[in-house]
Amino acid sequence: MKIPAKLSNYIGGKFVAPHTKQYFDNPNPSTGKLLCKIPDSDKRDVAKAVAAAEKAFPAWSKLSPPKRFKILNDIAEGILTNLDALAKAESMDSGKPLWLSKSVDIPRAHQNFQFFATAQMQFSTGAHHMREEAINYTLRQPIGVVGCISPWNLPLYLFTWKIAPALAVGNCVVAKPSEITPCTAYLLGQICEKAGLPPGVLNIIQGNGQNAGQAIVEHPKVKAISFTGGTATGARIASLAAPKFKKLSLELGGKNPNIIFADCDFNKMVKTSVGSSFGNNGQICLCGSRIYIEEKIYDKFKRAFLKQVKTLKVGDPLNVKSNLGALSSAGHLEKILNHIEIAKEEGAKVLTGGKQIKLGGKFSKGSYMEPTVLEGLDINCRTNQEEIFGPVVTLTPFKTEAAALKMANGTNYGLSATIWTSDLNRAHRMAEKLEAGIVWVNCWLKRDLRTPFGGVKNSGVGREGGWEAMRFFTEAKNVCVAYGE
Ligand code: TXE
Repeated sequence: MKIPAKLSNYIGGKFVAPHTKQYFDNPNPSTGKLLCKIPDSDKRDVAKAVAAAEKAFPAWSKLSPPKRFKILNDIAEGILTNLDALAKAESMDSGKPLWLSKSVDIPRAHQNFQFFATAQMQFSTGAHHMREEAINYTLRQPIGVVGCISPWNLPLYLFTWKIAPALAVGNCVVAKPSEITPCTAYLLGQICEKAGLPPGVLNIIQGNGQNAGQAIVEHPKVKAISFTGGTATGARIASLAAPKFKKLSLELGGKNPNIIFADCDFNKMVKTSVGSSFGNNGQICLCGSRIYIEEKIYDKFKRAFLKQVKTLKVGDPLNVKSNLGALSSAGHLEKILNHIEIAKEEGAKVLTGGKQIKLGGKFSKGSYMEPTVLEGLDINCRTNQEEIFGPVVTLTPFKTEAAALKMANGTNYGLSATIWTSDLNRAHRMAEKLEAGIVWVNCWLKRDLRTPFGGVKNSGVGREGGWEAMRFFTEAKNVCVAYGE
């Protein structure tokens, strides 16, 4: 399994060129060199994909759960069989270390298919009995053709997180990966073909957001959209989908607080905080980019944290010794460096990092950056309010629990929050009051795929995961049968 020089779309079970016959470049961000060409698809390709999905829908939606399980589980197994090749493709495409693709991204893509293959065998609905009058029961029916649009930070991980539940409950899918990381989605098409997924059940369209992505959102036959990406793009998608009354699930950005109390398990907290700050180069919507530390341990934390951050090695993603690889694109590096300049203008003190890293040899055109820790900023400044989505965190002291809560809730985002404390009462009290869809206490990024996943405020609308995803991808119909008379 290899990345070809030119990727294709996967429509109706066939690997096909885009209607325009045009392609654009997909550079490897660790070297700046061309990795492959991406089809520049547009609404004509999307129309073909929707037609193929519509054709496949009657048979796929009626397939028995055990038969659907077999195919979806074979896709899961196919991902596992090709783990090494997929992990390498993911690292070359996104710049993330190979050890990370191998241990997190690709195993999770496998789990996504495995989880929803089995979940659809257990999915059930409710009944409401009106005593001596009638019985209501609820049908959960697949929607038809649905659209899944995913980002570049966790490419195959998030692509499959949407596709697997959509397929599991009987929909046919038109999906688009990010144009910045298109490779593993292309390879997934090959795995689906081998697993015997009927043609048209999953269609993968490559291309940019403006043409290919928007065409999926606007197509009248696509009845639901599941999107993960930036908040501005989410707003644009919502404005297009809402007047057409499409179902929408939006998982958007975050500016997550990491709240540290003096009574926490210090060593575990520091180690985890390095990961929650710089994991995947800070390019995870769940990273804790605002670190709030109880004043009495502020200096102790700063010393211990900086000591560990300074040991992080940034380099070739394929080298096992690299803790951090390249950023996802040259454009993203530029955006983050611009944020550093803004932070300095706002009065930030750079405790470590802040600069681009220029590696030599074949990596001289790669997009690398120092892990960056800032302090001394006002909580309302741009650096503490806007999602930077890179290896940049700010440190801010607090005196009381109430002050920490106010600062934590003081942004337009509300995806996740982390609390470090050994006071159980405080943990529960704060978890209840934090404006976030996900709260971690004394841990970070512990994920159980059955739990609801999503944000409040500008971090999104709706929830993914477990039954939530399966409910999103189905329509509920109540049937009321009177029998009283
Ligand atoms: O993502 P976009 P961008 C945040 C992060 C980042 C910022 C912008 O702060 O710096 O968003 O990233 C498709 N109709 N996150 O611009 O544009 C696009 O092709 C339909 C947080 O790279 O949101 C891609 O497949 N689709 C985040 C997907 O949307 C459109 C992860 C995401 O791209 C479209 C990524 C349109 N009009 C970035 N325009 C998270 N929540 O984890 C673009 N797309």
